[in-house]
Amino acid sequence: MVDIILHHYETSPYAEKIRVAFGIKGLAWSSVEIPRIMPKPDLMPLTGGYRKTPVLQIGADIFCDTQRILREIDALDPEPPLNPHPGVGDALAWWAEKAMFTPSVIVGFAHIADQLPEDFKQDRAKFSGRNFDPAAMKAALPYQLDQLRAHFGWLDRALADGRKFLLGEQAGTPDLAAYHCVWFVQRNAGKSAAPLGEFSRLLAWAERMAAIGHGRRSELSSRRALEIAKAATPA
Ligand SMILES: N[C@@H](CCC(=O)N[C@@H](CS)C(=O)NCC(=O)O)C(=O)O
Repeated sequence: MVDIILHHYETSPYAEKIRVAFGIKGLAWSSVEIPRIMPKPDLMPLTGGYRKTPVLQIGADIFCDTQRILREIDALDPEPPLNPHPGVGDALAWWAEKAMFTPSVIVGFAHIADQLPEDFKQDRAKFSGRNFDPAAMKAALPYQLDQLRAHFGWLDRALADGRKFLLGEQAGTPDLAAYHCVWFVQRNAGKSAAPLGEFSRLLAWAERMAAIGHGRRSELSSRRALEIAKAATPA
């Protein structure tokens, strides 16, 4: 098996999507902790300017965006497949992520906005092209909670027949896409924070997702990751 390196930081929900994918596969991987704001001097030479989190490195090959990263992980280690139901699995994952990511981030950040450092708020304002305004986030909370309530309700109903994961007995891409949103709300607002507390099946599913873990992780310096890339030949 090739050496798998993930450039990420702990609080990133998109990184959690990939960390749990490693858990599903039971993979060993090296973790490079990157800054959560710019500058990212040891990441830029690898990505050619892409700043988002996470980034996967296999030798001198760099994979940006979690959808691409998940495909690469499946290609490296096909069992169990992350997307055994192509089509419906892709559609479900796309919906979960697109419908729930923004409201989850606003609900999560609204709970911790007062503790976020100024440089982080400025970085995210520049990154998104919009003000990072804690007061506006808090004001938007009722509307965002209503959005999440509808989507979490659908997920909860999907689990009503007792299935362990969204498309059966094995967790896959739809679970990862939904879980990184739920994870962000839980991490910042609490395990049963509104509106999660209304959905017992979803909460039990989130516990099963958390229990999957992150595979076998070891730490690597960003300098060493650069050396590995320099010494390797792109595939
Ligand atoms: N479509 C991207 C989205 C990644 C993304 O937006 N990640 C957030 C962190 S969860 C980010 O890059 N934030 C800014 C940063 O880390 O510099 C993916 O699937 O990987």
